[in-house]
Amino acid sequence: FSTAALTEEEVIIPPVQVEHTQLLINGQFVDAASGRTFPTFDPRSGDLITHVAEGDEEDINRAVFAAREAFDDGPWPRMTAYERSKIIYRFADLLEKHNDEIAALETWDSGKPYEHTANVEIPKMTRLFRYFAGWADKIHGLTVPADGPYHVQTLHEPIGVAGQIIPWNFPLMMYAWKVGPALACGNTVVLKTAEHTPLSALYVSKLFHEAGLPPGVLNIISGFGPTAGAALASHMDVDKIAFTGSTGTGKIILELASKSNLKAVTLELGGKSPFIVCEDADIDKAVELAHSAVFFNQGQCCCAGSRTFVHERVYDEFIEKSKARAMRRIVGDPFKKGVEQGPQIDKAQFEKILSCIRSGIESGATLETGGERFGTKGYFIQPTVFSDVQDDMAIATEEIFGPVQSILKFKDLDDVIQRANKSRYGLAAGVFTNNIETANTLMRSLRVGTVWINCYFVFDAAIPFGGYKMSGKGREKGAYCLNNYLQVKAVVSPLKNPAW
Ligand code: TXE
Repeated sequence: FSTAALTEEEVIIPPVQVEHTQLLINGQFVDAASGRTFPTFDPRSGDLITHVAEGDEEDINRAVFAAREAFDDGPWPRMTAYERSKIIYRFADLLEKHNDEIAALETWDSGKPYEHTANVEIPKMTRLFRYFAGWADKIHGLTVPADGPYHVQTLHEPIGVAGQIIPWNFPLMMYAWKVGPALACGNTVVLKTAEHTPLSALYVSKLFHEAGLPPGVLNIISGFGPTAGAALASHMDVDKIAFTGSTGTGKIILELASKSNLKAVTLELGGKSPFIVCEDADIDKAVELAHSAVFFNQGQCCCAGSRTFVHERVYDEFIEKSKARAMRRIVGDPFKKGVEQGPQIDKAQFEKILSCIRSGIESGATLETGGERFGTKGYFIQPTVFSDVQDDMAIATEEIFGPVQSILKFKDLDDVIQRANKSRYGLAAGVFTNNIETANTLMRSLRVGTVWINCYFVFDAAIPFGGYKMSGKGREKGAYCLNNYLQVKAVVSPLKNPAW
C-alpha cells in the first residue's frame, strides 16, 4: 500500500507450537462430550492452524459442576487471602517467563503485530494479574454506625461461580480483565473464549495450574456463542456473568440471565467514540494520536476513536497530515519487525469492513486514501481515511471495527458536545486542546465512561473502564470492578450496653 508496506508473500512461521486444543475442566484437558472439534485459522493467510474441541451445553454443565464444587467445597474460597494472592503472583511470574511463546501464539491466532503483543500486551496482562493479586488480601467489610443497640458489620464475600464470555480482539487482555478480579475475590470461573481465538487462554490456564491453582477453580471452554455461550449465560448454577462483545449479543446475555436465575450481569459492549481536536491543539500530536486511536489493533477496539471531530480552522491541515500518516502505516505480516498493522480477524469481519467502506463512498464522504484490501491473501485492509463525513452517515454511527478513520468538521464547543453525545454509545472520548477550560468543559459534558485528555488508549490496571448508555453496564479494572465479584452481607447483633 505505502512505500513502507511489506510484501504479503513473506509469511513467517510462528516461533511456537500449539500444545493444548482440548477443553480445560476440573484441572484436566478433556475432549468435548460430543467429540466434535472446530477449526481455528491463521488470519494472515486463512490457512488452518489446528482443530480445537468444540464445547457446547453438556460441556458447560460439566464445567459449571466442577466450578460449583470447587466453590462450595474446595479450598479456593477457604484458603487465606494471602495464599490465594501468592498463587496469582506465581502465575504472573510464569507469564513473564513464557512471555514470548504466549505472544507468538496470540499473534498467530489473532493477527496482532507480535512486537506489540510481546512488548506491551503480555507484560500488561502480567501487570494486571499482579495488581489483582495485590487486592486479594485487602478486601474487607465495614463497621456501620447504625441507630439502636446493635453492632453492625458487613462482610464482603465472593459471589460464587462466575461465567465469563470474551471476544477475539484482545483474547488475553480480556481474559486478564475477567479472570484476575474474579479469582482475587475468591470466586471460581467458567470462561468461554471466542471461537476465532481459542488457543492462548488454554496455554496460559495450564500455567495457572502449574502455579498451584486447585482443580475446578478455572475452567476454559472453547466453542460458539449460541451453543456454549448461551448455555453459560442461562445456567441456573452460575451466579454472575461477565461479557465483552457486541451490543446485540450483550442484549441476549442480559435476557438469558433474567430468564434463568437473575444472575448478576456486567457488559462491556460496542462504541463509536469521539476524538475531538480543538483549534488550539498541538496538531501534529493530535494527528498521530487520532491515527493510533483508530488504527491500533487493526481498528478492532471497542473504544477506538472512530469519530474524529476536527475544528473547522484546523480541518484542512489535519486532513492532509492524517492522510499522509495513514499512507505511511506499515501493513504486513504481524510477525515482522516494524509492522504496525496485521490482518483483520476473519473473512466475515474483513467483508463487513469493506462493505462499510463502500457505504462511506456511496453516502458521499470523500475517500482520502485506502478503501481496498491490502494484497491478495489473508484479511488485510488498507488504512482508510474519509473526510467530509456527516453525522448521519453509517460510517459515523455504526461500529466499523476496522482500519477506517471518519473525519468530521465542527464549528464550536456547543456544536461538538451536542454531536459527540448524539450516539447510542458512550464508551470513551479523546479531547485535544491546550486550554484547560475547554478541556474541563468537554470532559464534564461528554457522556462516556473514559475521557482521555491530550492522550488516548491509556490503559492501566488501576483505571476503571466501562460504558455509559448502550456501551455497557458496570466497570472493569481498578478497585471499582471488585464489586462485580463480591456480595455484601450485613451482620447485625445486639449490644448489652447501648452506650458501646
Ligand atoms: O461479536 P459477538 P462478533 C463488535 C464489533 C464486531 C461485532 C461482531 O463491531 O464487528 O461486534 O463481532 C459470544 N450467547 N465487537 O460477532 O457475537 C461469542 O462466541 C452467548 C465489539 O464476534 O458479540 C464471543 O465469545 N455468547 C467487541 C463473544 O460472544 C455469545 C469485541 C463476542 O461475540 C452469543 C468483539 C450468544 N447468543 C466484537 N453469541 C468489544 N466490545 O470489544 C455470541 N457470543
